[in-house]
Amino acid sequence: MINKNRLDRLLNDPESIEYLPDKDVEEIILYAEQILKKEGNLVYITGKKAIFVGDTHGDFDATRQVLSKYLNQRNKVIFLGDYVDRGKNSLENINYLLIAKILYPENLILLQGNHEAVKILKFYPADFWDSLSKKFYNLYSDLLTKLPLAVTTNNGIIALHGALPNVSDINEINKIERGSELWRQITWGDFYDTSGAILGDDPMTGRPKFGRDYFNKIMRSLGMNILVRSHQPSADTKMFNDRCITIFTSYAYSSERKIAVSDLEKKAKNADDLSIVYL
Ligand SMILES: [Mn+2]
Repeated sequence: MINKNRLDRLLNDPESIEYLPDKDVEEIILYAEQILKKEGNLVYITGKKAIFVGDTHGDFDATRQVLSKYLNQRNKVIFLGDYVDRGKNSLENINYLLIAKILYPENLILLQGNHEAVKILKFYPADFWDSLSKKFYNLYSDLLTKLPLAVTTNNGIIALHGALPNVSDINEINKIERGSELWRQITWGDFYDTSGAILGDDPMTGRPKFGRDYFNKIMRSLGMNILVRSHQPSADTKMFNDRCITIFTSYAYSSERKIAVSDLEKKAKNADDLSIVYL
């Protein structure tokens, strides 16, 4: 039985996360797995306020700032994936997020990015994954493979890591299998501010590319107004008539860390209805 008082103390003392014994980390991973098993691919949220957080990539300080300011029983905090690799503090970052998830299972949603799915589709470099013992590689990869793929809100927002999946109905997202083409579109896809729909895989990176026509078509099928995503640091923050918002929340990539905040009690039609906040 996990000691939630102890986890609560850890949440309030982030410096101590670095010194967590292996047996405690194992217990946290296995407990978090039980919670994630209950979430489908698509998590539907309602409430007062939604806070979207882009790739943190080992930027533990960014995660700490967001959680200390926004994680409470009233808000929904949605992290868009890519918690590990690149930045200095991947291990602390993911362990801290898992502790927060156990304590606030309804208020914190951790989506899957491509860096969480190393077990499904390998990539290089993967410095966090390479640093792990075989035992912890398996524990973390089994857990993070189960993360949900997308969030929808009652005020017209869909949020996910990369690009929209090529579906004709929002309920199809719940049937997406890990490793399928639809899964790859969500976790690896990039958007380009150009006409055209499916633009093929990038010959250098292998990442699937999509244009404006694809964005408009899928958003119409989903019945959503705004996409909030991360994954692609080179993308403009606002694309496609300000309906596609790309945020990054890591100093591992950029000198700016952005989050997006939405008032869930107000209809969101485009980026003007969200606040972009800098950490
Ligand atoms: Mn990514």
